[in-house]
Amino acid sequence: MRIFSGIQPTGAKHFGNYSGGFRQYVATQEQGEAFFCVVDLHSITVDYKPQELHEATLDLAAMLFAVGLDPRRSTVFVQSHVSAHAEAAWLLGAVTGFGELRRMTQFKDKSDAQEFVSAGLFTYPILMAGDILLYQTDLVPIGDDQRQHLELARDIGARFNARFGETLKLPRGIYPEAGARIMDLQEPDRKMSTSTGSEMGKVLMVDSPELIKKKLMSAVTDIGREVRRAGDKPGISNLIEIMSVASGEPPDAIEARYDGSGYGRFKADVADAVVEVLTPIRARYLDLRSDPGELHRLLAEGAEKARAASHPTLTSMYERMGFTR
Ligand code: AQP
Repeated sequence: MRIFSGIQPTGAKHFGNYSGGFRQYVATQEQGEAFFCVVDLHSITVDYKPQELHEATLDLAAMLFAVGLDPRRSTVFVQSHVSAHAEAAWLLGAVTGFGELRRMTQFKDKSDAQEFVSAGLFTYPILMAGDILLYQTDLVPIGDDQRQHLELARDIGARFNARFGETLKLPRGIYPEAGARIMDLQEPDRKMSTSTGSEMGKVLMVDSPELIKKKLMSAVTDIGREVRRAGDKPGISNLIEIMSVASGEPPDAIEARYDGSGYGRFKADVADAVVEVLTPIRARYLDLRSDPGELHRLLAEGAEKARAASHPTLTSMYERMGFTR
C-alpha cells in the first residue's frame, strides 16, 4: 500500500494543518510505504520571498519529523529535489481540461486575493496530480479543502489511462472524521488558513503555551451557553472539533461531558488539551531546527528514495505518450 501527501512550505503551520495533515501522516505511515513531500514548487504560485522559501522549507521539514514521521519508515523529501514532479506536471497538462481547472474553488478564492495572478496558480492542481500519481498512490491523507483537487487528480489519471493505456493508479483521499476542516478562531465561518485571517484566528504549531491559551480563550463563541455542535453555533462547533482532535475523544462524548457546564470551563480545557499536544512537538521541532546539517542529510536521503520510486512511472508515461527514450 502506497501513501502520499504534500504540504506547502508557506508561512507558519497551524492547527488546521495539524488536523488535516500532520497527525494523519503519522497515523498512515504505519499502514504502508509512505511518501511525504514538502511541495516547494507549489509555494511559488503566489507572491513569495526567495529567502523565506528557503527557511520555510527547512522549518517544515523539521516539523514533519517533529510530529513523528520516522525517516526509517517514511520517505520525507522536497519536491524540487525530484525533477520527475515538474516533468509529470507538464505531461499531465496534455490531459487536463482548461474548463476543469477553471472550476477549482481554491483558484477562485486565492486569485481574488492576489494583485498578480500567476499562470502557476491556475495550473497548480496539475502539479498536485503529478505529485500523487507518480507514486502509484493508494491513499492520500488530506484535509477537506483539498477534496476537489484530489478528485481532479483522479480524473486526470483516468483520462491519461484511457488515452494512453493503463499506467496510473487512481488514489483515494482519506479525511479525518473530526477536524477535516478546522475553522478560524475569530471568523468561524471560514477555514483556518495560512494566507488569510488574523493572527488571533489561528493557533500555530510553534506558539508558546501562553499564546495558545490566549488565542483559544478569546476564540469567538456564539450566543447561548450550551456546548454542542449546531449550524448556528459555528464557534463552539469548531472548538468541539479542536478538542476532539487534541484529545482523541469523539465529539459526541465531548458534548455529553460538558453538558450544562458553560463556555468558560470548556474553552480553558480545550486550551489545555491543545497545549498538551503541541508542547512536545514544539520542543522536538526546536531541537531539529537547530541542526540544519542533519535536516539536509535526511532530505537528501528522502530525495534519493523518492527519485527511485517515481522513476518507473515517469518512464512509462513518456513511453506511452510516444516520446523517444
Ligand atoms: N483548516 C484546515 N483544517 C483541516 N485541514 C487543513 N489543511 C489546511 N488547512 C486546514 C490541510 O493541511 C494540509 C497541508 O495544507 P497546505 O499544503 O495547503 O498548507 P498551507 O498552504 O499552509 O495550508 P492552508 O492553511 O490551507 O493555506 P492557504 O489557506 O493559504 O492555502 C492539507 O492536507 C490541507 O488539506
